[in-house]
Amino acid sequence: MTREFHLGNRTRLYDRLEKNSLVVLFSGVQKRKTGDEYYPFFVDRSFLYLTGLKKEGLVLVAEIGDTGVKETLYLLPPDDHAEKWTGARVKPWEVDEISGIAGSKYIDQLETDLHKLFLSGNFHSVYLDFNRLTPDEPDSPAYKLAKQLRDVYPFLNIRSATNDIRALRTIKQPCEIEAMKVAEDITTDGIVSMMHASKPGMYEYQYKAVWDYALGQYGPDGSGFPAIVSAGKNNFCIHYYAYTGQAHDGDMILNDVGATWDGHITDVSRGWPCNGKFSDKQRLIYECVYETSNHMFETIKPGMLMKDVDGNIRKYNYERMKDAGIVDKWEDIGKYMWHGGAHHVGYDVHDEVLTPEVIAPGMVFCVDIGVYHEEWGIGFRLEDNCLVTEDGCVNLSKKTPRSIEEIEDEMKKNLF
Ligand SMILES: [Mn+2]
Repeated sequence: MTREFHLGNRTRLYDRLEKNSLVVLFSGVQKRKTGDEYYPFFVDRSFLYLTGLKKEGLVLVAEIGDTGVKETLYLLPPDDHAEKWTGARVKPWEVDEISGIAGSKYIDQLETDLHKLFLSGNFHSVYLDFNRLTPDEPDSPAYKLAKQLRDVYPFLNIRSATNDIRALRTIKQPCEIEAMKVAEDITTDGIVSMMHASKPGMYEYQYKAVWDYALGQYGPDGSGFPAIVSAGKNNFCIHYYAYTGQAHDGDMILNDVGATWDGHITDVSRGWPCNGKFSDKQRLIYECVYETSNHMFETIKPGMLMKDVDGNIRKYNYERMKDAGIVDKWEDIGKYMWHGGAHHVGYDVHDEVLTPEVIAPGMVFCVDIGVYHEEWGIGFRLEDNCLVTEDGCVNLSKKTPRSIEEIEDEMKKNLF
């Protein structure tokens, strides 16, 4: 993403917030895995959206005054020894080049500077990004600062910028769509590679290795989230990450995967028979799901309610499955459809958006139809990425083989 993209995102954020207030945002800190080993650092996604900076320990302070905004980015100071071990730290000139933030200082000045700003009398509120998922999560830097504000500067209002940031992230800009299209092409290659390699006897970890190898040819980013690849009965675990099972002749392969490009994630699911030929029962269910998906892409448009995406998927797929003789009562559909299927994608795979009531142009969300028929041993989902346009929608992942014919034709190019 460009400097102008990050600058624009911050300008639009500041425009939404009250004058005479401060904004303090954190890139995050590295988390310990075990012993002296740490998880690879993963920057806060909203911080990345607003600045483009990916390193840990960075803090953005914005002073929103009556007439303008002054921004300062606080950086870790140069440290020859530390940088020999863990790589180069962000340089002041990079801050301007990547994010468009003109001012930078070293982090050891942050506490003194914040103290002065808090006591200056120029600001009545401090905006922070509160994005805790569960109440028992350890305090992130934003929560620690909020506690300090309550204790030491009780005259300042603590405000949340979270929903304002989410509102911006809800509508994707053209450059974001372009990045997602690149990620979709990579995802297609990864899934098609698995289709080509597929054969009875193959282990789930071997499918995953094919996926990882394909993505690895495009760059170091790989999967946007842990790949779900399963076979046969393991398809009845929705979030399955063991990769230990084996595909037996007649089994379906389920995968729920997505590459990432320039910070943007895709989320695509395809199901196929490991032997390359749909059985009659697999075909029967697949046609229902496929027709439901096509129906959704024909009907989603601005003005439609977001909740109706899930609702319509369920209703339409029920009708198809009823016509096919798979289910006969509406009350029974829950036996086969275990989850909803419309979540936004973007900087996060379940994107941190201000979940909209009404669908609008620029939104990108998954249309995910999963059917799990335990009696028949058939479970899979068909998940695509839907970009809402001015008068309808487009399927960003339609290049990944979707119909029975496309999948069987692709699998005839089998490598074995
Ligand atoms: Mn998915």
